[in-house]
Amino acid sequence: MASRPDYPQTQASKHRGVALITVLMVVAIAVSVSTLMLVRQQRAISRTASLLEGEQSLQYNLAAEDFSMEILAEDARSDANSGHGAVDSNFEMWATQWPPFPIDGGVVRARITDEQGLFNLNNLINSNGQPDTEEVSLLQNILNANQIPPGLVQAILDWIDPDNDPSGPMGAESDWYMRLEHPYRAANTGMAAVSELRLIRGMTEAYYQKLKPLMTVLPQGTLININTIRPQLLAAMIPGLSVAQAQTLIAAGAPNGYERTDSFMTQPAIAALPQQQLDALSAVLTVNSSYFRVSSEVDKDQHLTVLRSIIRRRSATDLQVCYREQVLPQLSQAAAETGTDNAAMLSSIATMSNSMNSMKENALNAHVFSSGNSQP
Ligand SMILES: [Ca+2]
Ligand SMILES: [Ca+2]
Repeated sequence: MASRPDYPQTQASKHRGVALITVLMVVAIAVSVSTLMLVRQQRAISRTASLLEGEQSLQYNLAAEDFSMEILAEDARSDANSGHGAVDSNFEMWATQWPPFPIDGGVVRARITDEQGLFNLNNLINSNGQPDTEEVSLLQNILNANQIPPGLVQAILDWIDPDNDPSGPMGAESDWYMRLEHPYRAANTGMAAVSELRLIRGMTEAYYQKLKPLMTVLPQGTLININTIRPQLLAAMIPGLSVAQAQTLIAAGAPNGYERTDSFMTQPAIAALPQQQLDALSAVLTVNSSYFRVSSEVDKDQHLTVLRSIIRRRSATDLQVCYREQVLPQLSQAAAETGTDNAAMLSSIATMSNSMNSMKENALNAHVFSSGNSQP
């Protein structure tokens, strides 16, 4: 059997092989570069689309905020014409839950609630930088009712008061916080967000979750509106009063809400209280409000944007947004996927990060943290 002749490689065929490999390499590099460019372009397009969607949703949020301010203005006009003075209650139109408003690709939901139905932590320190006795004793009642050590009041006062002297054995000023593993200073000024409570000595997550639904922080001292007070807060303010009794008392203001605080103070359950308690109570109550919260949600193309605004209303023609906080869409979406606990946590993180912005915004606001304890 004849064997195949062994042809030695010539110089020319070697060169052809090298040239082929070079061409293949150039093609491969060109393909990778264009693939990379395509991926980057797609990312840029999707980023731009998501920014545009976010911006569009925010515009819907702002429209809901604007509409809510118009409703509050209308309420002020109708109060002015009522003949009984300004009254704000949950029986009024502004307090009703509106049906979701359909938009292209989703819905807008919005709700107005009265911030003066909550305990304003910035009431604790008066305009002279001193603790307000009535407010401090109210907060102590609230802590007691929630099985929270009343000594926590000292650290809360120190956090807000301008000095650096601890107000008691459970107080804490900057030197206490500066000794922590991750040190920081006491604010020594009015709070910008309820979540600041988490930074205060003695506060635990369990205590914070109990207090959060009852508390607010407003840029000036405010009274509590007896028509919109949260039943849990009223029950906590008056030792021995149950939440059910508090609900009955608030409902007794129907159909228009209490028009005067006297009408509330003469309710049998209240009139029976010791005089000292009556005095303390009547000093902090009112029947109308200047601060409202607008919570709007835009649920569009599987993205949720949440905007919370605090509106100050001085009259039908003088309404101002004094705080605005947006919960980022990706946080809301992640929250929806990971459940309620994480949703609350993510929302708090967003609140914390936004409180810095809000503080900056507030610093520019001439009316902020005057800390006076008079009704605006
Ligand atoms: Ca009203
Ligand atoms: Ca202080």
